[in-house]
Order: sequence, then structure tokens, then C-alpha cells
Amino acid sequence: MSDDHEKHATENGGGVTRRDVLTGPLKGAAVLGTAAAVGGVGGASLLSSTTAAKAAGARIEVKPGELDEYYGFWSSGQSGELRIVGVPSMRELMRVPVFNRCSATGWGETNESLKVLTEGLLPETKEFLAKRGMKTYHNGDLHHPHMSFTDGTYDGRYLFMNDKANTRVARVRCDVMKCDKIIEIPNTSDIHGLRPQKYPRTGYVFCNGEHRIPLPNDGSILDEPEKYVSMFTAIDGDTMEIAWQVMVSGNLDNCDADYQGRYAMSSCYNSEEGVTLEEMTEAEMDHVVVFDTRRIEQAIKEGKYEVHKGVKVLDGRKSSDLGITVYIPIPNSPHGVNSAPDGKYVVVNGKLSPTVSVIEWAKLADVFDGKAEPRSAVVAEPELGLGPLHTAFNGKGEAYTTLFLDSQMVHWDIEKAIRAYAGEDVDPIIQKTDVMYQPGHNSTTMGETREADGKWLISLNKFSKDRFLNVGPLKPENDQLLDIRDGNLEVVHDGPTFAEPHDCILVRADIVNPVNVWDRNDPMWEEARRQAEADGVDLEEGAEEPIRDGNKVRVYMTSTAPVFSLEKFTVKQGDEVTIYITNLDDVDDLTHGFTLGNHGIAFEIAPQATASVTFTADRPGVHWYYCQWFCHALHMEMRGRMLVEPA
Ligand code: K7E
Ligand code: CUA
Repeated sequence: MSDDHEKHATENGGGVTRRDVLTGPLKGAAVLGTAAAVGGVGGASLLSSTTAAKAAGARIEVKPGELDEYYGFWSSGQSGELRIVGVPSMRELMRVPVFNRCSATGWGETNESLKVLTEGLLPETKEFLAKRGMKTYHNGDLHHPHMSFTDGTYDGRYLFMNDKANTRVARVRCDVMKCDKIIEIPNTSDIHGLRPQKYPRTGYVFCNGEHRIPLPNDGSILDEPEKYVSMFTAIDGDTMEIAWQVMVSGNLDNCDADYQGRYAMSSCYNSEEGVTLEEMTEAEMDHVVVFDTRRIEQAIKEGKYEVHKGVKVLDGRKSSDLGITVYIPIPNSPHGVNSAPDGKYVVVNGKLSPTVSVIEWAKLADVFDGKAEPRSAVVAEPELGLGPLHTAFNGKGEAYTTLFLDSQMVHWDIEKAIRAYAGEDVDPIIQKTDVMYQPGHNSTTMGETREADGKWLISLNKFSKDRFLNVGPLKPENDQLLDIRDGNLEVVHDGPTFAEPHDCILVRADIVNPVNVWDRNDPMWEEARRQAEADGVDLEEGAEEPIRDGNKVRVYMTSTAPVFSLEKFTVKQGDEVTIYITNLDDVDDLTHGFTLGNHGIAFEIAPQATASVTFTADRPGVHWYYCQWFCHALHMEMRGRMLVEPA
């Protein structure tokens, strides 16, 4: 660390940073007292040394040519995409555009992606966006990616994810790792928590509307928060249609489902139903809401719902007598909800309370039947430290909870916490270790499934501060990998990430089996197929001349390294041009691209895929198109010309 930086740190009031402590053994020993006072640094991990770091490096090393044991599916927050990371190497393997636009793949530009991005929008949203000159939103805030389940474990079919920014839910197909559905959720605002049903299969995808709004939200109400509602939504994961919605009291934050296929649970940090920070944090107790899907399905059969924007909406508020929800008081502003792999318990993380609350699913039936008080389902409430946000599991009855304020990961024993709650003198805490800094979500390998294997733990830290070379005022986040295989907790890797992973899941590699080459019959380019047929063209052969249909012109091309089937084509100024390209190469990794210069058009065409784009030709002259995906020794030569004749 430079003198300047050191001075800077001093001026900022800390005087000593964790980096000093962790990387300078002598210095560390001398300043230990100060550091502990300043940042609450725990004892054990202060002994990190170069030797230990080397040993840690060796443990996570996946040598050149070797494959990772796990797929990590990472959210990217306000970047709006899904990321695929190899674990334990922590190598970023792929980015899957979802709510964002992507310069490399043409997501948001091609007709195929625009169909996905627009078809699930509400009519009023389309109208609103059209007035802004937009076909769809260009941003998203993707927090929670979760895989579909069968029998309580991942089944490798789909990944589902939320968009908090624009109230949407998306699905990614795991066979091709592309987004195939995005739907906007009506009657609510800002989808946050999202989890698939775990059993018998997904089934429902549950998601939470975080911010409360009036229903209907027509502009007639502002300062009557009692008329605001929050909405819990169940989506059919197969059709991506909304199955039903339940109106609740309070707001909704995170959620999870049980292992019996019956209950789902959402946390609420604003039981006060306030709209200002002061109002929202007033009460000591907030709650979780439990949803009984069987009771909900029964109520629907009995017609006990209203229809809002085409969706069946049931009343699950505290005042309702439908009996489809129960509210369990939880201290204070709970955040993460995490089902334990044993199928018995679910952990609710206190956030502003130093506790987590352990709820036993089996005790909920009596609560629903009115035979027991809601709090009777709480079987433990250990005090773990400051700012518990999320909990992950090792499948051996132990849990790991992130402590946002303490910048620590705490490892604890669920049964011991239950015994302590019952009055026994046992300490459930096994170990605490520092993570850098301010962790949000954590995730263990297979940890949200019945097959939790307790090998690796990820800590997704919101701040990296001094862990990496300084890149200016905007810093990356810091994702850390912890080795938990020997029952210990040890940070073995730092990984910078760009804005901003909230959550990730770690899936055993044998469960995920993407293809190398597209199937020519894939539904992704169904419309291209239909249009080609109507034009009497075979997509796999292309057409020698553009097909004219009034001022609509369709150009059919194929690509085979290193040539496009058309070296040139001619259209007229004002024509609405659609270019279809089919990549005939069927070799692994032989992706071509199509960039049309000075038209803002570029997209990928993976092996055996068809992709298309539509634009108005309005710039007379010669325009080169080229392949932008390096594909061949003659890749630079893979190009052609579009002539636009003046009108
Ligand atoms: Cu805790 Cu959006 Cu899951 Cu972020 S949420 S941390
Ligand atoms: Cu085809 Cu580069």
C-alpha cells in the first residue's frame, strides 16, 4: 500500500484497513486491537499468510484443460443478465443476456430476441414504451436465479429469474442457455424474491411484489397507504402464465418453498405498511407470510377470487377469512428465507435483528387450522451477529449465515439452536470468519436442494474496497469462495464481479447438459421458418435474390465458414428489410456473426441456428456487412455488400 493510500485511509478515520491486518503479519499483530475496535475483525482469520494463501490457491485450482465440478448461475443485479461461472475455479464462463441488451449476441436487436422481450409485456406497457421510441425496456435488475426442481433437487430444465426494476420474470432454457420467455407481472410493483416449487416438480414459480401499490393503481390514490397492497404471484413454470395472485398485508421481500409441495413463505420488512423509512422500520416485529397452495387452489375452485387484469386474485390479507395465509411475527425487518435441505426447517434472516428464526414446516398445519398460535411454529431463534441476510446449508444439519454489518460468515448448528431455544445451555455457533466486505447472499453447492453436499460456499460481498487494484471510484463487488469440505470455514478465493450479483446457485455439473449445436427445429426461430415457407424458401439454402413484397424485402442467407451465401444484395431506400441468416456449420463452437455497418446491427448465429433482424433501409450507398465472430483463417474476408438505391 502506498503512503498516499495509507494517509488517505487515516484521513478517512479508520487509520487501519483490514488489508493491513490481513496481509502484514507484523503490522497486523501490532494493530489488532485497533482493527477489532474499528471494524469488528474476528480473531481466527487474522493469521492468513502467504503460505496459507498458496495452499488455498492449490485447493481451488482447476488446471488448464480441466473442468469445474459445478456450474454457478449468478445474477447480475442492475446489469440485467445471467452469468455462468465455473466453481471452484470461479472462472466466468458465459453471460446470458436477459433483461439487458447485448452488443455481442444481438439480444434486444434480433427479431427472435425482441419477440421474447416484447410478447409478455402488458398492452399499456407497450404503449408507454412506444411513446418513448422503445419496443421494450432496455434495463433490468436481476436478483434471483433459481433452477427448476424435480423431487426436491435441480432437474436441469430451466432457470427462472426476477426483474425488480420493471416487474418481470424470465426463464432461461438450460439446453441452449438462452432466455425464451419474459413476462410482466400485473397488479404489483417490482418483483423481488423468486423461488420455484421444489416438489413434486416446478410447477409453480413463486415471486414477490416488493413495493406496495394501490389496486387499481390508476393515479387516484397517493396518501392512503391502507389502500396499497403487495402481491404474491404463482407462475406456471411450464407455460409461463400466471396461475394466481394473493394480496397480502405488509410488503414482500424474499421467499422460498417447502419440500412437500404445499407451502411457500415470504418475508415482510414493512408490516407497518409505511411509505417512509421512519414508518417502515418502526415496529420491533415484522412477519413472514405463509401460503398454503392447497387451500389457495381450493378457494379458486370455489370461485373465491376477483379478476384483475386477467389474473385470479385472492385475498390473503390479515383481515381475510379465506384461511389461505398465516402471518408469523418475526423480529425485525426479516430478509432472506431459506429452506433447509432436511425438508423440516426454514430459516428467516433477521436483518435489523441479530437473530435468525427457524420455523418448522410441520407445525404450520395446526396454525392454519387455528389450533396453534403462529409463533408456535418458531422452534429456534439464535442470535448470530449483526445484519443476518441469507443462510445456506451443508446438508449435515449445519447452516451458514451472512452477517452484513459484521462482514462475517457464521457457521452454526440447527439442532443445537433448537435445543438452546428450548432452554438447554448449548451454543449453536460453530465458527465465524471474516468475509470482505458486507456479504449479501451466500450459496452452498446444491445447498437449496435435497442433495446439498457441503463442499463449497460462496459469499457474495457488496463491497470490495481494497481487495483489488483500484479502478476508480466505482469498485467491483467481491465474490469469495470458501472451502467448507472439512467442516472448517476458510476463504480461498477473491473474485471481482461487475454490478452486481445478489444471488447465485451452485449446481452439480452432471445435472446441466447443454447442447453444442442447435436443433434445426428449435422454436426460437419459428416465425422465420413460417415466413420462409410462405416465401417458398428453404432457410438452409437461402435465396439468391431478395424477395420483394411491396416495400417489404426479405433477404435469406446462409453462412458457412468463411462465406455468407450472398456476396451482395440490393434494396431500395425506404424498404423494410428483414435479413435471415442460417448458420449451416454444425461444428462445436463455430459461431458466426452478422454486423451491418453503420446500422447499429450485430448478432450471433450459433451452429445450426437461424437469426434475423428487421430495419428500414434509409441510407443510400454501399454498406458492408461482416462476420464479427472470429471463425476461420479467412474470417476477415467473411463479408459482403448491401446496396441501398436512392428512392
Ligand atoms: Cu438479499 Cu435482492 Cu436477494 Cu440482494 S436480495 S442481497
Ligand atoms: Cu464467420 Cu467470422
